[in-house]
Amino acid sequence: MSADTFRLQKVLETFRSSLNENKEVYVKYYIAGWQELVTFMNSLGNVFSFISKDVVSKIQILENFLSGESGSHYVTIQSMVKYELENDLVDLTKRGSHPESGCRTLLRLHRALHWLELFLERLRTSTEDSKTSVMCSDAYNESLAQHHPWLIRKAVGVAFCALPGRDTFFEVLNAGDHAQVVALLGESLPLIAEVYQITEDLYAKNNLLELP
Ligand code: 1PX
Repeated sequence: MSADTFRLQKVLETFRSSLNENKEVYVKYYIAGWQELVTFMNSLGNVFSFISKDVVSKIQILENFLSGESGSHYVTIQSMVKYELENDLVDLTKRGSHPESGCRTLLRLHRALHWLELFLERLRTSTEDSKTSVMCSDAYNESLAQHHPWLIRKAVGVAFCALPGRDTFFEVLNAGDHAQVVALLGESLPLIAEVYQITEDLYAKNNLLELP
C-alpha cells in the first residue's frame, strides 16, 4: 500500500476522530486533517505552495493556542468560541488588538472545508470527460472565491491549471481503482459535511461568519 492511500484514509480517519459523542469538534484532529491535506497538496507540485503555506500558518496559530497556557480552552471548537468570546479575544468587526484569534483563523479553514466538500463531491460523481481544473474552480467559485480578493482569485486560477487530469488525480489518491476511490469518497463526504455543518451552525449562532 502506498503512502498516498494512507493519506486519503488518514484524512477520513482524522475527521472522524474530530467529532465526539456530543457533536463537539476537537481542534487537534481538525488541524491534523488539514495537515494531511497539506501533505497531499505539496505532492502535487510547487505551484500549490502559496496555498499550503497559508494553511500551514493557520494550523500553526491554532497549534500554538492548543499548546499554550490557555490550551485547555482550545480543546474543542465549541470551547474555543466560548472562551474567546467571553474574554473579548476576538476582533468582531475590524482587525484590531486580536488579529489572529482562534475564531477568525479557524473560520478561514472552515470556509476552505466547504470548498473541499464541494470539490470531492464533484470528483465522486464525475465522468471520464470531467476535468479536475473545472471541478476545482467551480467548487471554488461557489465557496471560497467570495471571500478572496481579485489577486488571490487570479493566482488560484493559475494553480488550478496545473492540476493533473482526472485519471492521474485518481491515481495519486491511490486508493485503488476508480470504483474504490469513489466508494471511499462516498464514505468520507458525509463526515466532512457533518463537521462543516456543526461548525457553520456554531459560528452562525454566535454571529461569527464574517470575522475580519
Ligand atoms: C483528497 C484531496 C483533495 C485535495 C486537497 C487539497 C487541499 C486544499 C486546501 C486548500 C485550503 C485553502 C485555505 C485557504 C484559507 C484562506 O482562505 N486564506 C486566505 C485568507 O486568509 P487571511 O488570513 O488573509 O484572512 C488567504 O488570503 C489565502 C491565500 C491562499 C489562497 C488559497 C486558495 C484556496 C484554493 C483552494 C484550492 C486548492 C487546490 C488544491 C488542489 C487539489
